Amino acid sequence: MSHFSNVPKIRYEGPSSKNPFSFKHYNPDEVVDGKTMRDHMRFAAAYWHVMRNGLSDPFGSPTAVTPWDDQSNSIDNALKRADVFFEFLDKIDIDYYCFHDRDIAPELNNLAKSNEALEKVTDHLLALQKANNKKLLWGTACLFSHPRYSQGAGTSPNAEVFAYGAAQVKAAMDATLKLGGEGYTFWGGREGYSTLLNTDMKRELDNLASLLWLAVDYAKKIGFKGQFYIEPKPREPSTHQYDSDSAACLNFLRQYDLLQHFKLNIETNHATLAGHTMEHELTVALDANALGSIDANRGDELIGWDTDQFPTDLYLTSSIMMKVLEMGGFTTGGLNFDAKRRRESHEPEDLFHAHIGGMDAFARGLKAAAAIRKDGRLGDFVAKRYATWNEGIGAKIGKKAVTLEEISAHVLSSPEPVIASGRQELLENLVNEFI
Ligand code: XLS
Ligand code: NI
Ligand code: NI
Repeated sequence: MSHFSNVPKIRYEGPSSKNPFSFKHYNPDEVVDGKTMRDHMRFAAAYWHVMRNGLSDPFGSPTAVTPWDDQSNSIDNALKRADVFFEFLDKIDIDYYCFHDRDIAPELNNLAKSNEALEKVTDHLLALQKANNKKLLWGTACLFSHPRYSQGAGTSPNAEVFAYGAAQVKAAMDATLKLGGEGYTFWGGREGYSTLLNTDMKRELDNLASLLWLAVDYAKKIGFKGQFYIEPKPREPSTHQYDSDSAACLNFLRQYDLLQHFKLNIETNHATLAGHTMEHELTVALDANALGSIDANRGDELIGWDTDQFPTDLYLTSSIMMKVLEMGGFTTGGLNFDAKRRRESHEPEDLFHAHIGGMDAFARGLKAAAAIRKDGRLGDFVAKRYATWNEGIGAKIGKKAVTLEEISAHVLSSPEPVIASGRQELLENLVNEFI
């Protein structure tokens, strides 16, 4: 039985199509810069937004129309939702998905019952993956919704709560392994503080690192070869979140010797909340060789929370794809639409319009980015801008083959430096040629 009976399978029809249920730019098998679009993007859908987000906001109740969902906490309802989700994946032509343990299966009276439910649902998901040729990009444990985690999970002041969270991570890793997940994500939903008056920050960070080390060790034991990710996000929900941005995450990983085991999963709206551009966050990660995956969405400039909107801004998607191409493409990661419809877009078909828009925007971003790189003027400009580092005093400083006295002598015998224009406007115009 179809749950989206008014929606056909979405196919590429080209830019002149007026059919809203078609891709205008995302042509999965078209080769761009040596790879198909499908392989460049590795699109994923987020189970929590597609199946579990009722579209409530802090001022109002859910609006999403979900006739397939009886709103119960039953395993049967969870199994039914999985069927609907795979029909969605099939029709939208997205190959990957991501989930939290509690999105796919209910949290029941105790951990044993919850684990049992997770087993049953993941059996079903495995069958659906095989039948529909879909894959799991990453799994994660929800360590932020239940009241027990209101003061943190890995950073809880209570060791029994930490233990509960760790046990949930174990089960979520088992589930991810079983489903062939290519990654496992830690988003520290409640890993932060509301006030330092009651907080032992050093202990909390030590404990958070212990949780990650426990996961790394367990992965070896069970043969999970997927990539671990940390997903940075500042404020919301806490006053301060420890994983506030890429730089903070990298510092944390280095301090606890975890950098070899983790990469970052970077989300656009979280970059915005941190007061950075997405481009900045990606660059910080890329330079540390730690860019792993992307949660594709965008924030609203006028609203100070994680609005998780679908990415439709071509400048944004182009700058993201520039970084992805610079990295040489995704390996285990992908573009996961961690995005939800607006509360007003409550009909099931809106799920399709939302994802089609995001996929088309990334297709155009990919093409623009590939063209800018092929054109070469931007890259050449940057290379030339730093040319003084390739010879003379610059090369010596770069090699650390010079003392402060020698540098001083050099300057004393040289004319005043002449610097070239940064040409920001020219470069902005150049980028516009391609968008
Ligand atoms: C919330 C986060 C979350 C993570 C997965 O803001 O983006 O959805 O991606 O736990
Ligand atoms: Ni996210
Ligand atoms: Ni988010």
